[in-house]
Amino acid sequence: MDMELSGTKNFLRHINNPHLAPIQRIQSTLLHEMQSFAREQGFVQLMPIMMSPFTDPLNHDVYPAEIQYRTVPLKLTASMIFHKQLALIRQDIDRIFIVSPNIRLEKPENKTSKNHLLEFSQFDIEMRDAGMEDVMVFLESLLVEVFRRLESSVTEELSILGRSLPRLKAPFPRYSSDDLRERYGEDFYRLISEQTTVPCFVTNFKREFYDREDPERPGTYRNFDLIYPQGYGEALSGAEREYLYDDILRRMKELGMNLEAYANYLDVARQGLLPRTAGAGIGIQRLVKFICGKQNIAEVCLFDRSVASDFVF
Ligand code: ASN
Repeated sequence: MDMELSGTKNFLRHINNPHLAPIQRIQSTLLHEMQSFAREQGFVQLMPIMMSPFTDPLNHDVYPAEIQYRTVPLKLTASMIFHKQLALIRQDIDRIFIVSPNIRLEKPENKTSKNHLLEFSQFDIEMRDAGMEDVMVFLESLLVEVFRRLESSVTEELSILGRSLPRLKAPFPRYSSDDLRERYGEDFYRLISEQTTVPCFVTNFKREFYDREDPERPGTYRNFDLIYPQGYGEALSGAEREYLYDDILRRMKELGMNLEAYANYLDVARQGLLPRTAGAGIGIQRLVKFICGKQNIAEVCLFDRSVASDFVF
């Protein structure tokens, strides 16, 4: 009983926090501006899917999030990566975006993280016949323009939060993870975020099989993260995709993956039908946290879904 009472008390304190309304207004305007800008640039908005026989295997271990409908085991969406590729099989749609809810049941290692949620949303994009540079250029222009629009549309909210938005300017610096590792050591990711004053791209990470390995430079990967300045950490990840059957199979085997779970996806790839695409996914709550100048991602959410959450509501 005591536990429940303190949970409710914390929730009521949080929901009545004077900063929570301006944060929600900023988020609402942000979503509006991101969607408007993407549409202006020729993107078509698709609806998210929330369950499927397969989902993103991710680059780190999480608890399984599965349900069963009749005889069919389904996974809750960890990211829409594969569905973005499959959607672009249609030749008459070139650029898509989705506001996509993702479930990732993080392990206790992430319990103290101020940047992880068990459920969050991505602003997910994918572009046909595009390279990683095309995606980075789009993301830069999206962020520069959205920040510019926010400055005049949520002035009062930002001033309540005591936050002045950084003036973003494209292009953002681009670094390779190898160079950064050499310069800063293994902890380069955290250090670059703490030391930089502008958002920057870091390229070339060895991770999920669907991020394309450079055919000309094996061992180099055509992917990237965007890192926020002032210690705010990861903003997004993106990449060119593997789309050729032999490459996909080789990459999956290298990682010792269970091919059976991907049988239908592999079947489409075997028929040569997967389009050549590149894309990325922006963590929306992480972006709100950065815009609002908050330290902990739980502070920008109405309902706590941080890894340490006790799920009061
Ligand atoms: N959305 C990311 C991408 O498009 C994938 C992810 O979230 N794991 O690359």
